[in-house]
Amino acid sequence: MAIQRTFSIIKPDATKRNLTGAINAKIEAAGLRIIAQKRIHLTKAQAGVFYAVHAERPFYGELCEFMASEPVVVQVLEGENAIAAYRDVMGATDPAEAAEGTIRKDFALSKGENSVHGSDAPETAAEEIAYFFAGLELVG
Ligand code: RTP
Ligand code: MG
Repeated sequence: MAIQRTFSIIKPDATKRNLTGAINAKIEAAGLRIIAQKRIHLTKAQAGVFYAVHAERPFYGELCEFMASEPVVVQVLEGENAIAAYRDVMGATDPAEAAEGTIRKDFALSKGENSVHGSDAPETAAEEIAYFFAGLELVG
């Protein structure tokens, strides 16, 4: 498997509880390199564009409110098989179902407030990275 890039968000529930460093430690321990990172405060509209794929889901409004409630840290991660590797580190969407040692098992509060986002495919990773970062900000 080639070197890949994926897009990550450390979500409001985690930044609020000062968990950015603890989450980054798990990312780096898994062999993923943080090649871009910035702290931003999304508007509800920006969160809505990012999660547009979920627009018809019952939790969409709540999800957008949550994502705009506090600052987030957006990141680009690079490494071997990075998209799947990061989803392994994240754990299942619902922390009750997440494996031991994963970010969501250790830190997530609920299925909604689940501490991190990670891209699910190469196409979405490329789109998400381009939405948040200019090419010159990616320092691999
Ligand atoms: P993400 O996109 O954030 O990496 O998470 P995921 O792939 O594991 O989960 P996805 O199905 O794409 O859902 C996106 C985010 O929506 C919130 N959610 N809330 N209350 C609920 O039932 C519910 N289901 C999903 C979570 O914040 C989830 O990460
Ligand atoms: Mg998803």
